[in-house]
Parts: sequence; C-alpha cells; structure tokens
Amino acid sequence: MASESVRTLGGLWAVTLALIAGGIVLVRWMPAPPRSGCPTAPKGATMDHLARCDHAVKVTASSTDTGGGHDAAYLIDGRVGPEQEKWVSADGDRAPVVELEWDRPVKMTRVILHHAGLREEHGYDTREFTLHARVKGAWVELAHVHNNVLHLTTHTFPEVLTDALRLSIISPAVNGNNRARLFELEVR
Ligand SMILES: [Ca+2]
Repeated sequence: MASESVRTLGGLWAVTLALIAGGIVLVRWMPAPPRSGCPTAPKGATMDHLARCDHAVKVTASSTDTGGGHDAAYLIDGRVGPEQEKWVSADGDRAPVVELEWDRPVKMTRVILHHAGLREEHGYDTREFTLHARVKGAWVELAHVHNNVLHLTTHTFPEVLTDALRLSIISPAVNGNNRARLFELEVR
C-alpha cells in the first residue's frame, strides 16, 4: 500500500513537471502579441519623430501587400529597414494612400519620406506624390512632387497645426512598377 502511494505521488509529480515544462515551451513558442498599429517600435528605433507609433499615432493604408510580411505600421516604427519591414501597396491599388492620424493636434513643419531605394534598387523610389495635412477638418496641400529620383525626400512648409497627414501616391515608382514602397514617414 505504502509503495503504491509513493508510486502515485511520483506519477503526480511527473505529470505536474510535464505540465510545467509544457507550459514553459508553450510560453517560449508563442510570439509576443503585436500592439495595435505598433508592432515593432520603439524597440530598435533609430529615430524619434512626431509620427512614431508610440506618440498616439494611427496609420491606415488604402491597401497593403502583406505577402512579404510588409505592413503600414512599419512606416511609423522609427527605423529604416531591414528590407521587408516597409509598407508596400497592393498590386491592384491604382491610387495608394496612407493616412496618419493623431489623437490630438500636432505642430509640424517638415515631412521626410524614406523611399524603398534606401535599401533596395533605386527604381523603387516613389516618383510622384502629394502630401496633405488636415487643418480644422479641411485637407490642405503641403507638397506635390513630380519626377522624384531621390531615396530620401524632405518637404518643408510653414508650421501647420494638424491632426492628420495624408500621403497620396500618383506614380508609385521611378521604374514604372505599380506598387508603392516606403520605409518610414517621418514627421517633424
Ligand atoms: Ca520604418
């Protein structure tokens, strides 16, 4: 009888240890749940700016090609690269648009776009696009760039108090490709 109790207790311990070990394996295997709209920042961020996702900013895109692990949230994670960590519009989207929205108005004087050519071939830099800010409910044009050939474009303007910024892609790529590709939408 006594030896049976010892065997039973031993079995319980074995089951308990197996459950604990299984739990540890499960916890280690499960990826960290992404924060809504902020999957990577500020971990690894190399820059801080008004549109970084930890500053109460929401990003939405008219479309995203998620096949390569791309996400619009990478536009506001405070870093450029690695290569797949960018926004790429979907193949059928003929007028790609990205909007940033703050939960309170911010003052901005500069927008810096980090185009895909910074880490990929030059042909993937955005060719033609506009920037608009929402001021008291109306969209005001900040910039309209034609025939861009730069990897990094800086757009300065008189200070605006705004709660939203819109990037509209008119011609997605220097090489004629029909998908927009950007690493970061930096706002100052
Ligand atoms: Ca980024």
